Amino acid sequence: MKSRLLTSSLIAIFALAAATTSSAAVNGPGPTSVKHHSKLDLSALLGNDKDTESSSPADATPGDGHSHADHGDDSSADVVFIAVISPTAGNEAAGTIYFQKVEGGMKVWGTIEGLTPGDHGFHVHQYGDVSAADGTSAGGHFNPQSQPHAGPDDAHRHVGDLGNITANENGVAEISFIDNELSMEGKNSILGRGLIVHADADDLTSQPTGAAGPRVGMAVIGVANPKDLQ
Ligand SMILES: [Cu+2]
Repeated sequence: MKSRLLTSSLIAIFALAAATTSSAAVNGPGPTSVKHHSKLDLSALLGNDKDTESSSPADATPGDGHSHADHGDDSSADVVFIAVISPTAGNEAAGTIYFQKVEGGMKVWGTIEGLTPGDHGFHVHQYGDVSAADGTSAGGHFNPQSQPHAGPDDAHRHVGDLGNITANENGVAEISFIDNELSMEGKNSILGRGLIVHADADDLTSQPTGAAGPRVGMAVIGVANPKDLQ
C-alpha cells in the first residue's frame, strides 16, 4: 500500500516535470531565435550560376570593355550594386552609393549629403528592410561570419563594418574606397541587405554597434540599372 502511494506520487511528479519542460520548450528561445537567420543565396537572381566565390579577381576587373549589359547577362564581373540613401524620420541624409567588384575587393563609391559635419558610422546592415521610419527595421550589422564589431581594416569584423564616412562643412561626404570583405555572392553577399548612415562616429570598438547612435539615412542594396551608369 505504501509503495503504491509512492509510485503514484512519482508519476505525478514526472507528469508535472514533463509539462514544465514542454512549456519551457515552447516559450524558450522566443524572438531571439531570429538571429539565426537563414542563409540567402540570391546568386541565381544575378544569373551568375557559373561564378563561385573563388572566381579570380582578375576576371572581375571593370572597364575591360566587355559588357554583357546589352544581352541581359548580369555576370558579376560587370554588375554594379546601388543603394539610394533616404533620410530617416527627422533627418536629411540622402545620396547614392555604388558597389562594384575590382581587383582586391569591392569598390564602394558615391556621395551622401544632408549630414552634420564630421564622422558618421557607415555599415551594411542585416536586412534590406526600410519599413521603420527610424531605420531600425534594417536590423544589426550584417555579420554572416559571427565576428565581433571592429573597423574595416581589422582582420575580425562584421562583413558590414565599413567604418566611418566624413562629411565636410557643407554636410557632404564623398566616398571612395575598396573593401576586402564585401561580396556580390555567397555567404558575404550584400545584395538585398541594408545600408545605414549613423548620426555619430563609429568608435570601431564598442560591441556590437560601435556606439554610432541613431540611423539618419537608410537604403536597400540592389542591382543597378546599367543605363543609369553611363
Ligand atoms: Cu550601422
